Amino acid sequence: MQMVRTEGQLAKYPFFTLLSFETEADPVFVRTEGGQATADATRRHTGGGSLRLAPGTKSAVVKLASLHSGREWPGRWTLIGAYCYSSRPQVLSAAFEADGRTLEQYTVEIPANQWTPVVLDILSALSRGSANTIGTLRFTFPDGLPEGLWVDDLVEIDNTGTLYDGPADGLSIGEKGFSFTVERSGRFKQTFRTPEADPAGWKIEETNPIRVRLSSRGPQRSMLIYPDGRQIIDGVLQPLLGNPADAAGLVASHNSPARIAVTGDTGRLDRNSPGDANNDGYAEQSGTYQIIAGGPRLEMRIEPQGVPAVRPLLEVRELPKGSVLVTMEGVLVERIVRLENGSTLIELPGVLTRPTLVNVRVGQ
Ligand SMILES: [Ca+2]
Ligand SMILES: [Ca+2]
Repeated sequence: MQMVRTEGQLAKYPFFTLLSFETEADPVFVRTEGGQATADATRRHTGGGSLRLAPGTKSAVVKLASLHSGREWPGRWTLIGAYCYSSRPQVLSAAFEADGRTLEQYTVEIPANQWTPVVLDILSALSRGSANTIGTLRFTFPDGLPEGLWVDDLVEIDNTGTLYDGPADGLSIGEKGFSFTVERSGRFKQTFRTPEADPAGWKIEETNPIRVRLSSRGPQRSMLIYPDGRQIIDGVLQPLLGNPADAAGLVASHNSPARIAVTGDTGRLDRNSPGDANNDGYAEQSGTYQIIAGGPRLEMRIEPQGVPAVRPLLEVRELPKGSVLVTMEGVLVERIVRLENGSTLIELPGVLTRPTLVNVRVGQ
């Protein structure tokens, strides 16, 4: 089953209302099977009324062409659908049909007692059919509605935008319909479907100048993308486009991690982090060495084990609050990010071929 977005999540985007069920004529545009559709002033998403689908209704269909005369199709719009309300959780399927074919279909469950937008990705639908056909929107209730269901505001929405804009040498995320792209300008661009369009779609969990982290409820669960082209899916590193020699180095250093020797009681290597399958302190799930700080000063040596360590990533937990200063062999390290969970993510520059001293210090 696909996810539904909340009203609040969609309210921020520009939209156009095709039907608001404020006039006597509006219900005429909706054809139903199994039950009547009538104007109802007792409940409304906006204005003074909505459309009530009677108990027993099996489907409700809107031919979009009749609402689209004189307007460009699809124009700027990326999503189409309507707000639905039910006094109990209700499963329904929403479909976009054209030329006798179903081009896009989601099965969702709307929660009880709140207006919920049930919308489809127009661009995804049109990519499967002839782009100029103005199709039909169909809502289906498999066993017929046990109680009435209200529909209001048939809308077209434009959710084209930027979800994250990193630094010039970092990643950016753009959204359009129910898909998003993770891109490093001029290097690579990956497109993902969201959980609204695909039960195995990807959700954005973390964005910062060092990486983007995604999760899914599908067969693949976890993905990280780093601006240098490291893409790690469920612990397996698959480099995105880039310099092939560099890509081979990234794979080798992921598969044969360096040894980390933490000095004295300044901290310790964590061999039990959830993303570390073989307890060597390197979490292959995220491509990061896992270190727990003992205080505001941490010192360690990165010791490559016969394989160069390419831009090693350190995830340091339990550092006190404050600004973090990192040096590698006395040279200042620039790529440092504090994560929401308090951990500090550090990307060391370059390719390390011999034991290398790293100092981490928390200041004021
Ligand atoms: Ca209304
Ligand atoms: Ca490991």
